[in-house]
Amino acid sequence: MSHHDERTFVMVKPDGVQRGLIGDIVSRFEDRGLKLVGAKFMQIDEELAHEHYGEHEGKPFFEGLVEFITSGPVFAMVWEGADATRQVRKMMGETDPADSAPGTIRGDYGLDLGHNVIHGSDHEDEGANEREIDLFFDDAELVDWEMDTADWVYEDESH
Ligand code: D4T
Repeated sequence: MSHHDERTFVMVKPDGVQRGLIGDIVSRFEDRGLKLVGAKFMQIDEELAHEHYGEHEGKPFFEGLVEFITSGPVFAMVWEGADATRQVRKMMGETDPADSAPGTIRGDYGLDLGHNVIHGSDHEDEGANEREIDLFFDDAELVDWEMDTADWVYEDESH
């Protein structure tokens, strides 16, 4: 592996699942040249919700956030590629869809802060990607594979 091996955690939230956006969102990351190394359709329980959103515990929107994220299935993924964490955040748009540019996922599909369609690890929070991957996936659920198109996505050979 090489500098193209950065991994990030991404999740289509219950609103995105209900609205049938999983396929479109997966396509966007595939089209970008990122490599899918893990994915599962799952229901988040209270305990996992509290762990995942622990940093927001005590804030006024916390209980609503937990209720929302446990309200239906989510589609959890791990994507790999150069600068993956930051690039995925850029593709997602701002936390509030109302501030997100058209062309971003939230800017194309959301209007409301509380239902913002997607989660991706924060690149400004050092190690958040690895922590969240560990929280949602066992090592055995992540697949090492060669993506043949990487030769065309990246100029150099080191992937
Ligand atoms: P997530 O973590 O869901 O990808 O969102 P962000 O990383 O972009 O933003 P965040 O952690 O600051 O917020 C987590 C989650 O809480 C919702 N939220 C946030 C809310 O309902 N009301 C609020 O005032 C804030 C700040 C939206 C995303």
